[in-house]
Amino acid sequence: MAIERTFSIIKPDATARNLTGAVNAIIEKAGLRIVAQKRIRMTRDQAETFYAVHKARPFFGELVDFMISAPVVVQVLEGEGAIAKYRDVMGATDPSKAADGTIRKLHAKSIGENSVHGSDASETAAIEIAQFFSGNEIVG
Ligand code: FUP
Repeated sequence: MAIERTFSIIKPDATARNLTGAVNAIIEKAGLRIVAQKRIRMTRDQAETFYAVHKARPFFGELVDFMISAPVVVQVLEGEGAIAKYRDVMGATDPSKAADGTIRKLHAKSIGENSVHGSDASETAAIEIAQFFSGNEIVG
């Protein structure tokens, strides 16, 4: 399988509970390499752009408010089949449906405050990485 890069966010509910290291330990144990990482406070504009695909959904306003409520850690993860692998490591969007051992099963609070984001396809991964990182910030 090809080496891929995917985009990850450790969300406000996780940074607020000091779980950045706990999440990173799961990521690294799964064989994914953190090749870029920074802690930022997302602006409303950034969050609205990032989740534009969900603009018409009833939860959009709450989702944006949540994403700007506390710092997040944005990351680029690299590895074999990284996009699908990270989706497996994260678990289902709703933590009550997430498999044992996944980040969301272990740490997420609810379907909205679900601790992590991971890109769902190679096209979105490229767009999401480019929204938050310039090429020289990613060191593989
Ligand atoms: P995922 O790809 O697992 O992050 O899930 P989605 O792209 O479907 O949803 C993106 C984010 O929207 C979720 F992480 C949380 C939020 N969301 C809700 O708050 N309620 C929902 O019913 C679905 C998603």
